[in-house]
Amino acid sequence: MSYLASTDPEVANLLQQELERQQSGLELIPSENIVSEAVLEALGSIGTNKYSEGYPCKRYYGGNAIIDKIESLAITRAKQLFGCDHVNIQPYSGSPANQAVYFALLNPGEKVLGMSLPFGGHLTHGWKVNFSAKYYVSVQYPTGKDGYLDYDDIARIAKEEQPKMIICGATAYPRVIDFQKFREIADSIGAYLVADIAHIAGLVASGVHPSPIPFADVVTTTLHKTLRGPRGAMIMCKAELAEKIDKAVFPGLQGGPHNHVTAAAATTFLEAMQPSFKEYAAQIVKNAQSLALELLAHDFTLVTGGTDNHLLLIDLTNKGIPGKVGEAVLDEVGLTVNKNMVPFDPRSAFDPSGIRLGTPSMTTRGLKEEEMKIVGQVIARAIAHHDNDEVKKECRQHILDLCKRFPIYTTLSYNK
Ligand code: DSN
Repeated sequence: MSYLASTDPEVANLLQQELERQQSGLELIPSENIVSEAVLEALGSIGTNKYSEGYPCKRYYGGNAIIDKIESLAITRAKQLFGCDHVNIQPYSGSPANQAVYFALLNPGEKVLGMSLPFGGHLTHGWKVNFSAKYYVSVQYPTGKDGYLDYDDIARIAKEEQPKMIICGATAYPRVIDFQKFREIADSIGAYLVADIAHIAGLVASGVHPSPIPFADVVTTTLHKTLRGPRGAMIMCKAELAEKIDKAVFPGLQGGPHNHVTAAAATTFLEAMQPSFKEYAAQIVKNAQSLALELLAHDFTLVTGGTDNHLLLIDLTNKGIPGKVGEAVLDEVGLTVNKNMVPFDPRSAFDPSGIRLGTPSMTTRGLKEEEMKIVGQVIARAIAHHDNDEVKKECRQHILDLCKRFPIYTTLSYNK
């Protein structure tokens, strides 16, 4: 019996239930993924036992000789993978990473320009309830009416508002982001440019999406989305900003780094350097485009009409149901998605018009374009017959069949 099952059967049983949920349904939330067993092992390692405030070879606690090597290895690999000057691998997750960038580059009350959350941005890009708008002055850019970034409009807002920092990057934007254009806008007003590539980091690392590294002063990312690593984050920056960024993370905002996460990050970067990861990243996009075509064939409205990356944003208005009903119906058939606002959404964040879905997890399982057609058909059928239990039962069976054909974690068990 596992140590966990004998010590705490209650938690073991809950983890087993969650494992079975993940095994028997398809995850379509575009910010989620399925880590390898190797990453899982590193994450569950004895790295968690150690305090290591400071940076490699400059620690405030003894006993860090090996942790120094682990953190240095993660940094070396990340620099190689993304081709950047400097990496801080210690942020606990994406929001703290972004917070550290504000802390490093701005004084409280200074102005930041970021993408509006209801148009696909992120809370930390200056949304009104977040620290980024409460401690800084925030101005926000929307998308154009067509759902695409409107660079002329962003340049206009930047010129009018003169922010000290511009943040680009998104959580619900299905198209390529032109980092060079953002650089030009930032340069036109002498602002810092920060790119938050959390969603697309795996695509950037593989060359499937253009990299912001040549253009942005600072690049932040989580590790656990398309990059397929542990829950955590990192900050990449130009050499001249390294000291400011490092000081902002520690001692500015955080205490000891999570060394088990750092170890798992190092393994993630090694995995992402393999040719198979490049194929994986390319397949994520092929799958998203195949799913988009199938959904368009079933008269779904996609924001911008399709996708260049890992995600799709569906406006369900013409289907006669709001996003939260769509989310619930798809959940019933074993497809996990999240309700989401669409550009110019007349509804609220709690009850928006759309759903957001993506292909990183399904692609990790091995599903390809053919299976995307099946998934698209199941989505169409379930949404069209959302109040018909018999149809939903059939849809659920199709998804179970796919999950059996593309299994995950076949040797893992928590309750034995
Ligand atoms: N929660 C993340 C997402 O789902 O996109 C953003 O931080």
